[in-house]
Amino acid sequence: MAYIGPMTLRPILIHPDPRLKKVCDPVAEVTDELRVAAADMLETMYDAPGVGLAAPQVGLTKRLFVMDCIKDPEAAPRPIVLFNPEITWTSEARNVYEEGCLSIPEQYAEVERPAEVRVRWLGLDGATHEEHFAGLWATCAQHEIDHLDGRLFIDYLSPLKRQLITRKMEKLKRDRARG
Ligand code: K1U
Ligand code: ZN
Repeated sequence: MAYIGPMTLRPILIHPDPRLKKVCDPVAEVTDELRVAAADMLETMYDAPGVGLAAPQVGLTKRLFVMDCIKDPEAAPRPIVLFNPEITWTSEARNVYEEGCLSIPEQYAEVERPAEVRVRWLGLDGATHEEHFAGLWATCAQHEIDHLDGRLFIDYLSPLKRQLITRKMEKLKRDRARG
């Protein structure tokens, strides 16, 4: 990735927040402002730490997410920046993964999704890319595209489980606000 200046950690919004429920707008052009946002999001994701981060989680209503599902700290990182991502194919086979979300800290639940997907997107260079993802990469890409459509992993759970988690997050936000 080209060097575009110092990166800044951006605060991650915590559920419930109306900005996490919005359908994000497509990116008309990959501008320098968006490249800076993407670099900040990668820095914020690695710092959290997490394997993905979507623009609405940092208050940007744009169709952009970043991911790097290499969890081994000894392995070379593989950061990917995706603008206007679209799922072009999903496998019949499904997979259950215990998902987490940086906007719903310390809460995990099993979610079933297609095991493999093909995703098309615009890269930092403005060119179209398309790739096949499996394993955590496939789960993460679907989780992040859900964020761009205002959907959270808890939306797949029963109303009771969702309400329990939402109440915990309301308390967490109250406690953080009190300091
Ligand atoms: O979108 C997000 O909130 C990020 C989220 C992505 C994700 C995780 C698991 C399944 C699907 C999508 C996270 O990164 S949660 C944190 C996490 O998974 C993790 C944290 C430390 C090391 C490795 C992974
Ligand atoms: Zn999330």
